[in-house]
Amino acid sequence: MSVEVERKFLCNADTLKTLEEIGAVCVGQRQFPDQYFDTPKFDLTLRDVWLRKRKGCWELKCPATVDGTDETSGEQSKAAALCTRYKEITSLPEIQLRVKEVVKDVCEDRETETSSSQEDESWLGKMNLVCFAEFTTVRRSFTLEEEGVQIDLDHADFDYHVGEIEVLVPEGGDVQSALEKIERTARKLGLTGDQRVEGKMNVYLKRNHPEHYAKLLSEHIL
Ligand code: V4E
Repeated sequence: MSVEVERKFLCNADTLKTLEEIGAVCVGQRQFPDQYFDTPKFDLTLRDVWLRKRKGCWELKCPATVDGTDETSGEQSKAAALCTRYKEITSLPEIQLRVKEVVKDVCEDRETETSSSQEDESWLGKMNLVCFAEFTTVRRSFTLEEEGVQIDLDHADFDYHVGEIEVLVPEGGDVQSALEKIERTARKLGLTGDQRVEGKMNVYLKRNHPEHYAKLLSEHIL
């Protein structure tokens, strides 16, 4: 299991040129469909747990516990506040275990036996999970080798563009160093602003599930 440390940013007409100027290397373009699942009452996302199927593979993102020693100065904590940190789980049995933990209170009488095949979706019904968001992203990826960061430029099919600078930290790895790499890269890209930039899901929910979006905002999950 690894922790994804990530800062989103708004792209503009100059972003590609700037990436080239700072020495970022394009490592490819791909397109992938995402389907996100939750209970009808949104029990997962209201706990900041995000279950998705991307190109046929299950993935779960849940908050990484923040180590209090991560940010030592005011500037560091400001930079850290612009980043998110999520554990990324890709093992299906582990995903099912985590999801079961959350939904067990809301589907007591249901049979929640799981399966380990990516294609067998019968566990979704047993855990009362339905698809609440579906969209496709075209992603261009770059690396900035001197910093060890990946930069993605995403275009979602509901016409939203967003960039992200990300570092994957292995379990128990140095999150502080990842935050510093992201901060240096953001400066090289000339990013200004001290507000978190909306991710694809924020914009999708705002448009398609405005009540749930408002609830997530009021619970400080988005
Ligand atoms: C963690 C999360 C969500 C799941 C989708 O995560 P995100 O990183 O936005 O998607 P994507 O496609 O870039 O995934 P990747 O390919 O990098 O794995 S949806 C909402 N959240 C929480 C969240 C948050 N609280 N704040 C921000 C700025 N983003 C996401």
